[in-house]
Amino acid sequence: MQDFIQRVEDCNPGEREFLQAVSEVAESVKPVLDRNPEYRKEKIMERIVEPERAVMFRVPWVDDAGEVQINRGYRIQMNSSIGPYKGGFRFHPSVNLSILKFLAFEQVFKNALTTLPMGGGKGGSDFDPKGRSDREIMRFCQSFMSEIFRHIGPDTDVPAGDIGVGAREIGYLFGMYKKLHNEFTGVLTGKGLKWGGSLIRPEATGYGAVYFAAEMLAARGETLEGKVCLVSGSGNVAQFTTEKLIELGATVVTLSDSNGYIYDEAGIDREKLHYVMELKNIRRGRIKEYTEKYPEAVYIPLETSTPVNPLWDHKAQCAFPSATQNEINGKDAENLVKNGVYVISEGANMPTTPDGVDLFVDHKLLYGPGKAANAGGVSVSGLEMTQNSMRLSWTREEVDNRLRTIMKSIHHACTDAAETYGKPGNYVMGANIAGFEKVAEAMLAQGVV
Ligand code: NDP
Ligand code: 2IT
Repeated sequence: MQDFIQRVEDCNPGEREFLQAVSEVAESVKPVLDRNPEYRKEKIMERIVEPERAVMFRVPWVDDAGEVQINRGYRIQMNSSIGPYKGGFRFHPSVNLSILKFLAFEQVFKNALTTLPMGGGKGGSDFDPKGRSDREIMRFCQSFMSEIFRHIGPDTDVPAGDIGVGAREIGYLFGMYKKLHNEFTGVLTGKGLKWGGSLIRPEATGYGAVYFAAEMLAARGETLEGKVCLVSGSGNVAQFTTEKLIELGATVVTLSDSNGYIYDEAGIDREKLHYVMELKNIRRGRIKEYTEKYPEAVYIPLETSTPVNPLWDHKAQCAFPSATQNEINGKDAENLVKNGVYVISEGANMPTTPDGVDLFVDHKLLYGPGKAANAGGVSVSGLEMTQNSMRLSWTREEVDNRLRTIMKSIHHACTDAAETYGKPGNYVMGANIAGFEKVAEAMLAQGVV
């Protein structure tokens, strides 16, 4: 295994996040490879870490001042053994090959866990939407689509949103795809309700992360009612995580953005959440403004130079990291444990560093890793694809019930795999093994391709 990791490192120099994601999965599936010599013989691991295709392209566009801007676009088509490539687009200045490859790699196993037929992919750009006008966003999205349209399609690759890509961007991207292809198809998910979108898709990742936490607690005969929760981020996932937690009687005391976080000891209630949604989704403001409206809360700016994130250093029982990768490091994880947090459900992708993950697992916390806990979003994307194919729309209740059933089934698959391999309660091993086995079996059946 050490040799394998070394080879991945040599082939993908400097791709820190990709290597981090691969190392965790490789470690988890070691016992599976030992039990199934065929997986080694057919080089499943060696094949699974190599994207089937990676596209990188120039995205030129003109800003409001008439100046030419150039960004870089990407699509990583990681694995299509169980269905068309599926996964979001991320628009953020930090985007690079390593980050998108880690996200595409995680997506392969996540999508396998959903029970729906979807392969794994991810894409995006280093474009920074912050401070850009709607017209600039539109021109960027159109330029991005004018290249990527030839690589995607409803039975080939179905992108969706991620950081920096929400309903507005999906609209502009869809419009351009439709124009270029002269076809109205379900090529993207997260579409508007009036033009092919699914009810509950905006809510799905956040709701799903809460349903997953509820499942982990239920296995111990507990519920979320009365629990104090730390939520990071204030975007799509954080907002609907908070909404569902409020509905289930929990108290959310934090929200953040990349500049800082707010701590509201009394709890963020429905009215305050409504304010946050308007602030973030319409005015596109900063979370700091929360304390102007609700002075009982405090705002703490985030110093990027400090080794800990103080958001994770408050008394609570549950944590829902919902911002970005590696936002909880080993020291933050220690702080969480010290403060009594024993439920962690990851809305974000890979938000915990490996030493943090080890600490959660060693302390036998109820720790739901991203590829299981945040699979609700892509699951409802899969349901959007189904509805598009059938040319009909399900009700809110229908989609929400299906989402709950899927989250339950993911929970069951994780606990089952963990028990089979002698690690009961280890959701990291459970998720990695259950996702891996499904993909590996499909790859075996389809030969060396
Ligand atoms: P949004 O763009 O809606 O919100 C992202 C939030 O995270 C913002 O509050 C943003 O703050 C903050 N954030 C982003 N990057 C950083 C950073 N480097 N440091 C600190 N804060 C940061 O994205 P989503 O809510 O959709 O995504 C959040 C996470 O959930 C991501 O990890 C994503 O991969 C994951 N995810 C999303 C799914 C979805 O359906 N949308 C599905 C599954 C997982 P700021 O505004 O300052 O940038
Ligand atoms: O990380 C993810 O699962 C997403 N950003 C959602 C992907 C999707 O296709 O809905």
